[in-house]
Amino acid sequence: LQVENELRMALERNEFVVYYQPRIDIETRIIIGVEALVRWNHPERGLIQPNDFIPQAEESGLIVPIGNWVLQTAVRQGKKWCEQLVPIKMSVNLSPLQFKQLDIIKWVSETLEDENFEPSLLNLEITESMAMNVEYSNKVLEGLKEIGVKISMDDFGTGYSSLGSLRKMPIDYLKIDRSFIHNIDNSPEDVAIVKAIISMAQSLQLQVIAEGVEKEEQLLLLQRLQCDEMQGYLVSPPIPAKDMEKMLSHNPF
Ligand code: G
Ligand code: G
Ligand code: MN
Ligand code: NA
Repeated sequence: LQVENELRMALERNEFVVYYQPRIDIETRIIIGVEALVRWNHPERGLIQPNDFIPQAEESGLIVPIGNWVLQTAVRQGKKWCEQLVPIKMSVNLSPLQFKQLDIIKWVSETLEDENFEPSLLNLEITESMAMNVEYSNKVLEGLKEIGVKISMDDFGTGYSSLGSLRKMPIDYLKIDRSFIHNIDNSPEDVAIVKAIISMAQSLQLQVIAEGVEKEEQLLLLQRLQCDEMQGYLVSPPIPAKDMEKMLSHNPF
């Protein structure tokens, strides 16, 4: 209950900040997008990472207004970068509770209109567990597709969804979880898994993003496997908007 009140006050006091991590096209090494990741800038405790408050926000329902704020902030920022620099894709994470809100489609569409942001540049990230109720999730995903938004399956490989179940879902991007990437330069088994995921994704016409790329050797391997995009510390951790802006003006990295 205390955390709940603190989160509520944090929203009122505007203590949340959005960091951005670049998405790199593996072939050209150009930054073609960013992922928005929220942090809590606590007046006493400093910068708090999402893993330390998102679960409580989810439990208390406050993830809905927090997530709405993140989407609005990210889209507004994305619009600015598109105007001042280059067209940039903006990825935003959706939480399970946000995804269950029946007005999610209307609300995403209104935010895009208010901020005058190109819908196809917005990528909403969901996780496998959110798509367990196929009938409901496909209805929401179809609705989001109708307004032009792209959908990414985040943390792929960590949940229960089979590659077969992906076939039935209207998604555009597959993000390979970083647990499959972090040892890929030393593990033939991990190479085989990633290779299989990429080949499957290609046959389903999904774009593939590798997460957690930390080494040049990993990037070269992923390039050979024809992975489309990457994110990871090799290029940059999530950083404040001002720093991201500098990176974008020195594209490619
Ligand atoms: O930024 P970091 O890598 O520490 O993020 C940790 C986790 O928090 C990730 O799983 C990420 O998806 C989640 N997360 C970060 N920002 C948001 C957000 O705005 N909304 C939701 N629902 N989850 C987020
Ligand atoms: O679950 P999701 O993919 O939304 O969360 C992204 C999380 O992954 C963030 O917490 C971000 O800080 C973290 N992350 C991003 N790149 C790397 C990386 O190269 N290595 C590791 N260990 N974590 C990363
Ligand atoms: Mn994500
Ligand atoms: Na992820």
